Amino acid sequence: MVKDFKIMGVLNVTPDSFSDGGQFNQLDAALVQAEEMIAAGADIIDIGGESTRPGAALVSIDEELSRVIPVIKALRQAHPDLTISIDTSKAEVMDVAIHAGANFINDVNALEGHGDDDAIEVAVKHDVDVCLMHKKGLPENMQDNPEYDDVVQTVLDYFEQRVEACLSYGMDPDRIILDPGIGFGKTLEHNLQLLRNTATIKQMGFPVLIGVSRKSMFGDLLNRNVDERLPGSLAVAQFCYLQGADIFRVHDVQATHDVLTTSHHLIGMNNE
Ligand code: 9MG
Repeated sequence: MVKDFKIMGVLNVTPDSFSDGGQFNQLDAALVQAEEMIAAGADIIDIGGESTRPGAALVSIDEELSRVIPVIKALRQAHPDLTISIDTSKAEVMDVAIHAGANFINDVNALEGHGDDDAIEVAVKHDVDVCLMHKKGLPENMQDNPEYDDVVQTVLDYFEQRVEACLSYGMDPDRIILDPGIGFGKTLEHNLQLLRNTATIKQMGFPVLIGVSRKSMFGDLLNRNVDERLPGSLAVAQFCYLQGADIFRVHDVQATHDVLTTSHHLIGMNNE
């Protein structure tokens, strides 16, 4: 059976990463972590040098580059065919990262840049896959009582607008991936509404990426600490997979791989 999902393994190379406590901020440790995720079934390694968690400190372009570029170069050398994602919102970082070997842009700012279209231009110039994520507000204030009239419609309208902006620069539509941005300016109820509507998002005609791994929604829902959120994360992954989600951004690659592979085989058996 042909696999119909991809697993994106999270590789944070920040000193303040929320779920690994900065344990992997050294090059060697980062590479070990990446190799483990690849062996466990990761199709994409998502490398980030600036934390996007609520309240995280901003870092300069030079600092971000110094964190991510050595990892990207080493990983590209070891794995010529691997999909390497650069998790950044800065056009300059995207450009240098792609020259170093990245071939996927994961932007929680949906290529909005600093009010310019530099990030879109970089993505179009290099013709790489891009994940356009919805968020409301800035990391420093996004969880301060976010409100929507209709969160699902707001996110759909935002995607329409960002896709239009990308296409107007000549981006290949096959490069675009959409992500509702779970936890980015959303309450627990907003997150649940969006996850329930994964199939609605998929109807826009683009692959859908879901990132819930170890997120605070499981603290709100289950009263669990970060290291106790795997069962909740797996339940959401399976729920979204069954609605057609394509890419799963996770910390726990092997567990996610096993759940989704099992679901995939069950569906195949049901359809026979
Ligand atoms: C960087 N990052 C943290 N959470 C994320 C999510 O849910 N989606 C994407 N695309 N990136 C994320």
